[in-house]
Amino acid sequence: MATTQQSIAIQEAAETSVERLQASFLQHLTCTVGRLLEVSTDTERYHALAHVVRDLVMADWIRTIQSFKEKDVRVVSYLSAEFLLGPHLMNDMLNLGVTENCRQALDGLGVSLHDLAEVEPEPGLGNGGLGRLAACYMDSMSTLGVPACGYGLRYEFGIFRQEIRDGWQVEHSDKWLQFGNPWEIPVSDASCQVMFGGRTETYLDEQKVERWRWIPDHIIAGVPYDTPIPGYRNNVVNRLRLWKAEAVDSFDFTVFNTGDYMGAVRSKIESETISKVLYPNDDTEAGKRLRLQQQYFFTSCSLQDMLRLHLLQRESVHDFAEKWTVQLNDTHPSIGIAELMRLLIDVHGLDWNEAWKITQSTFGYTNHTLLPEALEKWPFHIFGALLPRHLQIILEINAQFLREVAVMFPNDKAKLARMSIIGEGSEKTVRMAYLAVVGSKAINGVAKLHTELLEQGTLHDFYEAFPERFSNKTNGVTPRRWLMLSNPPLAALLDESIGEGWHRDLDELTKLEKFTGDAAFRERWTKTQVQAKVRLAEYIKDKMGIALQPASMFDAQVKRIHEYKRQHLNALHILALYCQIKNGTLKDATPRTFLFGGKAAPGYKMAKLIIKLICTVGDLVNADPEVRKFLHVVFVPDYSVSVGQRIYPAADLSEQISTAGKEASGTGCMKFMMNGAVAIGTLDGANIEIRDAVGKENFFLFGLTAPEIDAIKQKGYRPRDFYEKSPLLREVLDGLSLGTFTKGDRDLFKPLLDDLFNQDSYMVLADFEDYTRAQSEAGKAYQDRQHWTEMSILNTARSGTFSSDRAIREYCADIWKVPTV
Ligand code: NBG
Repeated sequence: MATTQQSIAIQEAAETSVERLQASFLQHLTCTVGRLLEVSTDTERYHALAHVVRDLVMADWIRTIQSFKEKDVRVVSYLSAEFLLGPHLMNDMLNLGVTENCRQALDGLGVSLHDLAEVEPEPGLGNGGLGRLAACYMDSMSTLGVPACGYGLRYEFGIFRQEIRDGWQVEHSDKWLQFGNPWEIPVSDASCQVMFGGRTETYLDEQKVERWRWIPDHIIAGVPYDTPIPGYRNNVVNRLRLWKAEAVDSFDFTVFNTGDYMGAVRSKIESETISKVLYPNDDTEAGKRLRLQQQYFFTSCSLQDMLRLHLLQRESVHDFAEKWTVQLNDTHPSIGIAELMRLLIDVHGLDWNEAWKITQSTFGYTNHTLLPEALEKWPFHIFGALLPRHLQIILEINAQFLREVAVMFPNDKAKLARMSIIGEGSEKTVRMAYLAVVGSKAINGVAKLHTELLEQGTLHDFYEAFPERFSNKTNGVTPRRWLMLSNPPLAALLDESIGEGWHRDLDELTKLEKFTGDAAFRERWTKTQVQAKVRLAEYIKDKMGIALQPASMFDAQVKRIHEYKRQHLNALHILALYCQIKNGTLKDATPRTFLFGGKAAPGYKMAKLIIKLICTVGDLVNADPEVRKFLHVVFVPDYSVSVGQRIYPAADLSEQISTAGKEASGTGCMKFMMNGAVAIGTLDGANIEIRDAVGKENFFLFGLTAPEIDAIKQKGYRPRDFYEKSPLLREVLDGLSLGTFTKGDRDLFKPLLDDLFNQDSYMVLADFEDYTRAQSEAGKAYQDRQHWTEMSILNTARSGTFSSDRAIREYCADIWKVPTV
């Protein structure tokens, strides 16, 4: 319990009147930042305001910790290599319910809240959907009052900053910590140590029992940095704990004294490399090693932390699984299964069977992709050299597991080989996804189709052996950031027409359905959409100097650039429109603005070429006076959470055009839907559930289904057949290969064209005709504005199930066994 005096301090810190916020702002500007108001920059003012908001969060945080402790709650621990949080300031103010008061407090001083929010650097600690999902889930866990802790890595450099130069992606390092991060609190007292390398040996303990110990060849310190995550207007604050790698001894005096100055700091540099950058390119051996080091580092720190916290409140670790449930966000933290075994056996003295029972009842594993290249497999020579003790443990887990399988499926040698955690080949590997499956009580995919494909394909043998452990948990996104914060005019219209219940219960949006027939309401709906388009247009004008036409249909595809997401299919369609306009076969084209955004992995050449393709198509289309009347193509550089917040509300049409069976779920589709965009898409990932929810008449469907693709591939897919069959496709592809669209350059897109003609693993040519058909329907539909607005309203009205609150409730009920409010 807090002392009376501290209770008073907490209460004071939580005060939110305009006067109090203004005083607090000036106090922080004076004492924390050290600046006079008149001469302070926006960045300095932003820092002062961030501290004002942080004080409010801290007050709630302390109270949350106190209350959770008293209730001795069960805690969800969410392990993720990525948390793509997005800017904190406006989101935290929204959740605390203090935006208006803060605005007034600043207005009174002649300071614009908007300007301060603009200078906040975004913590880009994730690549895309997986990291953003973790952030949405943190928001929902706090909002639902679920005691939770997110654990991850505090990368010094997040996802690179993208510049587009002459149509090509250029990467710059992301120095998000350059001016300090007011949202984090370092907790050096809770640091821990992580071992690497060396060897193992046996010894006899005090009871003369033979045990193993690990003699590492180096040790790295993990320092936690905590970011409070406030729930939506409920005074609950959870913790996101990110680990920074540091040297145990940062400076070697003995080496320094010999005159080797570089040598003296070498170990510091080497140690700190671990949390330096988000997912380094893992093409090289060193890159691979570093990635494994990162994964082990943050997982080990997190598990040590949980055990430490556990023992602060409980007598022993025997009841660890009662107090903690640990979710593995994809395969990256799956080494945690071997690590918890090691900690329980080697450090806490448990026997193997008990340790295994605890481990298996602790973990849940969420798979986020079927793409084989993303299912990590570590070659023995790398794994064994870094984590010798874990290799031993995994071999033992595997031996016991395969004995069980052999009893279940006698005389099936092939099955044993398929299910083994150890992959055989020219070199043995540890299959991390299998380790996650074997060591978890629950395994789930992230959309119905994806879970089905896991069960029937990738993890079929495991599904056959223990089907009860598998379930689906379709992804969701938080309506606080993706609707309330991103689209204030729409949020205000919703509040006015259906009340505020949807903030916490998104299913309440169905109340909107009754307004589709109301002309006055439709008009207001359209008005908010135009407002969002104008806001985006202003942003693009400001950043890129390009003027958009808000009256045109905004057709948006924003997500990581990847062949399976098929941004090139979209680009080929634009070229098709271009050809049709030029040769006069397309008379009443709907004016469209095609918006693209997304980053390509620095080492992924084809994805970078796709960016170049989009920009080349843009140059061609935008420069042609005849075509420009109808088409405008814009590649918005440096796509991020905050850029997304501007694009989702402004879109009329949402492009969800991945090859069926490849996109595990997709979450952008949900953000578009909530904001009233209508989707054009394949039967892939969450599209299927979106279409079911919104009704097939409100979704532009095209393309082959996953089973159809399998069937075609089985027979032998010949992309050229589709080229030959479609005159329009021929015109487009010929134009690209003959240099018609590229000022005579025939080589520029050769690698892409060669792939499309000969492999086309993602069925771009096979789906092209049907895509252009669906696109033309969408274009026509947009001309009937009343009907389009009805579709738009229905998209929002029926998006309730895609709230991350729904998803988190499912995890809590089915996997975590934790109550929600
Ligand atoms: C991604 C999938 C998306 C999915 C997100 C969140 C990885 C490994 N997977 O389809 O590609 O929406 O995870 O589940 O980033």
